[in-house]
Amino acid sequence: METFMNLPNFEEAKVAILPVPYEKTTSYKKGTKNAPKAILKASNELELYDEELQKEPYQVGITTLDEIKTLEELEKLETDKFIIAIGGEHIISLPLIKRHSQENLSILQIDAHADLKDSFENNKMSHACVMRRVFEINKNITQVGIRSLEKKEHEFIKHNKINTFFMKDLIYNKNYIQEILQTLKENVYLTIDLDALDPSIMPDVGTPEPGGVRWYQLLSLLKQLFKEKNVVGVDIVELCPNKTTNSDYIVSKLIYKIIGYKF
Ligand SMILES: [Mn+2]
Repeated sequence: METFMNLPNFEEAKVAILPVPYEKTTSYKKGTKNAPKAILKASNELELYDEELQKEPYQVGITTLDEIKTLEELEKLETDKFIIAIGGEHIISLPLIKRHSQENLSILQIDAHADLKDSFENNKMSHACVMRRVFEINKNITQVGIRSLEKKEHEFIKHNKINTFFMKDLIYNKNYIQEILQTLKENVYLTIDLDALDPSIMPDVGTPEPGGVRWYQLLSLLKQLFKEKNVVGVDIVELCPNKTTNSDYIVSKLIYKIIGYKF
């Protein structure tokens, strides 16, 4: 079995990488079920040393769990390790969030799309509806990087006073990190839809959108997030691997940065 960075799995590891090759409702480009394997494979190319943090983050112990293919099993998953789930499509966040019963829990969604549709293509469990389903169990949602949604979703945001940071407003706002963090409670579940990133660095996603978040913009937000809040779990979704580009490697590097920031 392929493991993250080819590291041996062991009991005491603090981090667990969870492959979730779930793909049922992709609407544009397909192939997100192949993402976990591609990301694990690419992670073998990572340096152990992080030059920014001046440490070797893998030393906290990183184990790779067996893949989980259904939403029901995801919800039942029992472990006290810090889970970084790799999708798969965005709906996997719903059962992963349900696992966390902490009070004072916010959800930070980094995404190009609001994903607040009540139903999409006659399916309430579509990737385009994930945050609407999350809203039904936890209304403390902060969205960052949004640049594509329908009129009804925008009205839903305004009516329910959801903390939505549109991408167009972020570029001119020097205080965006503090403003985002101020909306969050003490505990945070982080979901990263890779289409939030600019297609120049992340072209291989199910539904690409121009004008996205840049690498260091994302890293500085995450660094501060992990410093100020208790992040309880992470998922990274919607990669559709393509042999000719580097997106798989960039995602594996993002995962390694997150591990470094967390511990
Ligand atoms: Mn999404």
